[in-house]
Amino acid sequence: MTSTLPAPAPAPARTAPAAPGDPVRTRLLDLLDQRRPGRSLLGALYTDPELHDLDLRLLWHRQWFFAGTVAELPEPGDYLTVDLGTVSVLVLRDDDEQVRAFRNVCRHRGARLVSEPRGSLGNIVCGYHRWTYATDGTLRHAPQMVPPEQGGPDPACLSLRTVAVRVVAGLVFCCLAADPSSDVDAVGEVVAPYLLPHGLDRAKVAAQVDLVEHGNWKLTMENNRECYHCDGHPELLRTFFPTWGLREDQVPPRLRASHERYLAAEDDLRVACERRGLPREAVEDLVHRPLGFRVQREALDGAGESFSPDGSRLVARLLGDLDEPRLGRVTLHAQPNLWLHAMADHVITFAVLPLGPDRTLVRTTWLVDADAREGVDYDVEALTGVWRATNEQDAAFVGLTQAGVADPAYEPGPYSEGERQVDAFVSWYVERMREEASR
Ligand code: 3BY
Ligand code: FES
Ligand code: FE
Repeated sequence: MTSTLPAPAPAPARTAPAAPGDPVRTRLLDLLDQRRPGRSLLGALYTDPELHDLDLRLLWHRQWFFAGTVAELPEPGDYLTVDLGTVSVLVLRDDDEQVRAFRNVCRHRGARLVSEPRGSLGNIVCGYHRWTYATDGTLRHAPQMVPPEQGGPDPACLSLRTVAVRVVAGLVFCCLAADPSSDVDAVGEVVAPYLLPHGLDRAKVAAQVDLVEHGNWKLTMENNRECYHCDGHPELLRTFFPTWGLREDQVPPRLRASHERYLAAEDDLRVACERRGLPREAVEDLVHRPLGFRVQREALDGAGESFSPDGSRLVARLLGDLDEPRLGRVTLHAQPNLWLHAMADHVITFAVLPLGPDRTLVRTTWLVDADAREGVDYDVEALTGVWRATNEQDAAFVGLTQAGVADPAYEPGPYSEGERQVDAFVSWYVERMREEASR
């Protein structure tokens, strides 16, 4: 058969990394070089749309990130979506109960498959021409297509594109890279013993709140890494020790009394943990690995059980097989986008997702034991009160900072002693971006 059509043009490269010599990449490297240790980043790195695009392409689209928890996907067909710039990821539990992740793009003419942030489906049905995929991503049905035995396309070659996924003690991490690093496994081994006793696989979502902060994602992460601003969190400070992040010799006189309570509560916590074989010590590797992290179990003030006005538990039923409410909180921080607190009665996870150079989604999820009864064992308003207030306060701080760093008068200022982890986060960012920009 002859054809009058011209030969097809060669397929363009799939991804479009900035070419060496690309002026935006050169500008990025220059700005990274200008960052002085012990100080924040230059303003453009928080504000410039082209540089934000490089954050997405060089970092977010290549590294492991936190997508959600298994408690958000209790049944086969339950899904959540995560959007990172133009990339959308569909995470779901398949019919065999396995957690999988796919690129949220139809293999026919590319329509977005699922637009909702969460929900439940039987098959994945494209709304355009009804191509239908099973929950394992295989193409099941494509109306009116010529069957393969008559020369039509082979459905086996039209499965959804997969995204790497790992479940660590109930936390779901994804990575868009074709060759994902093994970092998530190494970090998972360290953090799983801290989290497994909290039984996230037997938990349910009690509440979820999406809050849009008017700031760059890095400001959201930086803000969470210090308690220098904790006077702005009166509700949180009922139970959160404000000396968090300070060494003994850095505790200011006005916080001495609170610090004495912290030391006593830490003693009790050590005994409770030793009795139950629960790990407690801080482990961190924040700067030099792609999935920089820090994990620790720390005491809470007051009754020491939960984030309530007096520190007593907010959920009558404890998580997992825990037999003791006064276990403080396991606190995990993982870069680029997760922090969480796991108490004996509930867990709160925070997923940070970039929406634009100056817009960031903070998705907060409160998890309780699957058998805990709303209105009987817990009250949603009470459960969520402290962190709803704290998030609003943090969003205001982030908004103020974004406004300031966008002002030409801004110059990166020096960190205080309590901002060591902010410095670690920014140093991690500089190292990651340098490495990725030179690949
Ligand atoms: O969520 C946290 O752990 C951080 C640390 C200090 C301020 N903020 C509460
Ligand atoms: Fe999905 Fe056509 S684009 S079926
Ligand atoms: Fe805060």
